[in-house]
Amino acid sequence: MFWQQESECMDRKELEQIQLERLESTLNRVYLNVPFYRRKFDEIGFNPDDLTSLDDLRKLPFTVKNDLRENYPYGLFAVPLREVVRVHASSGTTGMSTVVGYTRNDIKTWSNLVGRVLVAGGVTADDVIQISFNYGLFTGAFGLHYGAERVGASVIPMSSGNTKRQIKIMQDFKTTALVSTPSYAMLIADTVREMNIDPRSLALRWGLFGAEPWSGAMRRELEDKLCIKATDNYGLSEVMGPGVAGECLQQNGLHINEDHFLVEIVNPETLEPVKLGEVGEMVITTLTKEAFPMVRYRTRDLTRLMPEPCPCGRTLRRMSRIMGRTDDMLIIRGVNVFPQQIEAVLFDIEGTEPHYQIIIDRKGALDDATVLVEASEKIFFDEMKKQKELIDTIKKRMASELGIAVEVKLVEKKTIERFEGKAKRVIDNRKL
Ligand code: DLL
Repeated sequence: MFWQQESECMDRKELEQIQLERLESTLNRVYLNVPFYRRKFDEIGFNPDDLTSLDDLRKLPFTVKNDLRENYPYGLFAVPLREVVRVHASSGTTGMSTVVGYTRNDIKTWSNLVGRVLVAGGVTADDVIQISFNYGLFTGAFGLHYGAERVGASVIPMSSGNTKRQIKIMQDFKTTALVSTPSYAMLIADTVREMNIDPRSLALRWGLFGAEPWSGAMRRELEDKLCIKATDNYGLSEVMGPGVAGECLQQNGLHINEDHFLVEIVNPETLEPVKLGEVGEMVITTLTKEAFPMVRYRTRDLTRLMPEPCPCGRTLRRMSRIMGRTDDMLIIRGVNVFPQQIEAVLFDIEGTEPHYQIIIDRKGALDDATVLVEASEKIFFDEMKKQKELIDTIKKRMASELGIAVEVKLVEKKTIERFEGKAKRVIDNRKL
């Protein structure tokens, strides 16, 4: 099933031609309307009319989060405010939030691109879709909401929180598709169990999860606990919000909406392109945005392109699930590791619950990591010997699979914080 089959299954040559035309018009748009870009292009003597191939994009400077902050709130808008019909902002854990805007046309495009993601993940006009993202400045809820309406599904604008009520609504309204962060889906799944509800008695079939990194092991756990098929979808407010890329039911990589976003993968240190298929930082240029175009935005997200064709028939290239953010990478005694890798190992071990926290401390010149993980009730109340065995297993697997030495602490069920939006699993005491 496709939402915009012609665009999703386009011949690559044709796609590249469209990308080039759209890139040219985007570069002209920002050169004419956004002083920030005009200055940057002038500095290197670049005129958008000089563009002859997609590779020419590489001549242009990158845009980073700080550029958005310095132009707060509307400095990077390419249209007058009267043409803007919606504003969103990303909360930003550090410093000032970043503000983005949409014209009426942008909202239409956005809805269609989210529509593609939803349909790729199994949703049709027959579905009842519960949006359990927080409604507000965050792009997640409104983005998925408009996309779902566009597809013709029945939308329940639930927002996040009040988990028992979420489940009651799910039962009464016969929700068939759940939209949330994977960590909130896990809290919902655990609560379903606590309420002694048989997940098979729910009408749920699909889970469309995104907005934060998650592992394949977490996917399996969610699918088992909720009796659903779960897909991953990716986006970021700076380039639009959700709708940038989404998995199809093959569950093997996310199709990038390449007719609207031009993606480069670069080495985050040298900023040179990596070889096709290698892991690097994703850099995105928008091709159709009117109000808030972005040229070469450094996402900080690490992924790789998967050039092989997908059996689903979409020709839009896939990217692997996000492996982590360059700024989330932990260096534990010299070994680089991302929280999701730790998660994948933990979830694979019998006796652990899918809730964990990673605490980083500095002892002398070395970084020390402690992994707190909830143990299943059985293990927790079992003899000390069992607990010690579990701790040893975790340590050994972390050492053999990730090459890291960590301390492990088992804690009782429900002692680790739960999340209704994006999870915060790492507590870094080094920066305090
Ligand atoms: O999280 C947009 C979104 C909403 C995507 C709902 C999907 C579903 P921001 O709040 O600006 O926007 O955060 C963007 O979140 O740079 C990634 O680091 C991370 N992220 C988003 N989706 C995924 C995903 C939204 N599927 C930042 N896997 C991005 C891993 C993700 N990380």
